[in-house]
Amino acid sequence: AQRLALQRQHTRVQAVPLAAAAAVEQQKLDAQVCVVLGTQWGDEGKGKLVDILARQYDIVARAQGGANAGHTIYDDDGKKYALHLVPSGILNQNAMCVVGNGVVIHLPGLFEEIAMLSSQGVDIGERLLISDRAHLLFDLHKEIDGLREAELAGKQIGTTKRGIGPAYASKATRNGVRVGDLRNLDAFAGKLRKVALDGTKRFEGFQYDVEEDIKKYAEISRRVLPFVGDTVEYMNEAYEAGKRILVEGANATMLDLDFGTYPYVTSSNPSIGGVACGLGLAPSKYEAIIGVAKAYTTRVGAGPYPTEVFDTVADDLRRIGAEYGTTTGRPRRVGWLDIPALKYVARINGLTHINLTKLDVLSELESIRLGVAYKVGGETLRSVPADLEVLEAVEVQYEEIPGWQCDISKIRQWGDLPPQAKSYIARIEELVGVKCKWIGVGPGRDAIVVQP
Ligand code: 2SA
Ligand code: GDP
Ligand code: MG
Repeated sequence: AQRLALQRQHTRVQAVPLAAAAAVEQQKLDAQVCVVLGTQWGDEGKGKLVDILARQYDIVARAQGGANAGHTIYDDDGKKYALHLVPSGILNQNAMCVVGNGVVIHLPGLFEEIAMLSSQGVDIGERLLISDRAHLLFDLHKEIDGLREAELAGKQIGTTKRGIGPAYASKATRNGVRVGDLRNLDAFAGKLRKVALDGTKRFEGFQYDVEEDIKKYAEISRRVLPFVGDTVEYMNEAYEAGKRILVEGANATMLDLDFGTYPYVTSSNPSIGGVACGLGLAPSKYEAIIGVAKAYTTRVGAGPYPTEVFDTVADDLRRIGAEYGTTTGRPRRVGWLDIPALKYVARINGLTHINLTKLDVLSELESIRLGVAYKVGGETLRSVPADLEVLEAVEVQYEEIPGWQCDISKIRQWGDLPPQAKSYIARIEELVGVKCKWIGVGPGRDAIVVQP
């Protein structure tokens, strides 16, 4: 209660003197609540935008997913941080970080991440609040994730093996264990034994020492409970008190359990609905919904990918864009920007702006391909089909846009972007119907251009 009282006293964000302050200032958003979402298959650069915008917000919250997410950010000195469960607002010493009820939490992993941040000089202090309604993800869920993938021999989803699907399955089966259950360790032990029994009954070769984990969680509970509270009340009271709230999406809409390329998806809703369900802050309060889209696309894991490229262009994009998983180190599949998918995602989420990222990665190309329509049997599809066989069979219609073939990574002003780059952006805006307000031209905090 004392910690919650302290958190409530938490004051408004102060201006932080930073090298990139001028660039950040230019991006001032009026929205009291701003949501940042992935629009493709993840790794669009959400973490970087959240880190930049966090300076203007009092609270940065995660609403769904778990440690499958990997958000890479660089501070002003170019120091790299890889975040998984801790919201990307943590580098802003004034931001309160909230892990909402929709997130599945592996507590040992969370403490490892906190220790890693601390070794890098980032002190969490009292800036973390975890929902008591959030579900716990145990080692047993990771074990089951691996066993399920093994069973799918040849048809694996290509999960991050972080236990995400099994943890959400426990939640939906209604035998999940929640963070708040750690307040009563006897009841907690009974619940965990029940979940473990499910694993034993269902999977041959299931290896999990439940009694050992119960012992471990007695210690973990002491460490975590000071950070646990009612985040629904906290978020809504903060909103009513005029605090500014930034929501950090994890994963992306094309990996959404409902709207993605099912079953090659993650097990949460990374689209806008997941924010409402995962935080308990009503949709009528979301004033800005920013979709982060790479200027091309990438995908980790299996599943249909209409604009995928395989030749030397793919190798170049992967190398220049450093396209390897933040969590698993897996090489990412790469492809051209997919307009039908982006349009579908813009509609589902009601995007108010786009942050087009990694435009610099395309700088060497003589010409850039833009996937503008899906065709099947000569007919143009009106949207992204639900049927994976159809999606796999689509013929993508491309437009060729001339490249700029010069280094844009040092550009900070819209007016300095080469005309070809502006034409590429304008064509995307025209096709999707959403303004690309921010353009990423490098991984650094200051490497961002604002379109007036
Ligand atoms: P899961 O583990 O059950 O969520 O996997 C299901 C699918 O969702 C994809 N997925 C991701 N795709 C891209 N990036 C993710 N995060 C990490 C990163 C990934 C990494 O930031 O780089 O390090 O490999 C992420 N998380 C889940 C996954 O590939 C499956 O297709
Ligand atoms: P997230 O999961 O959406 O937060 O994205 P990741 O952090 O997994 O992957 C995005 C990667 O691209 C990170 O390594 C970022 O540092 C990097 N990045 C972000 N924006 C840009 C950009 O505009 N240009 C370049 N070259 N890299 C960027
Ligand atoms: Mg990522």
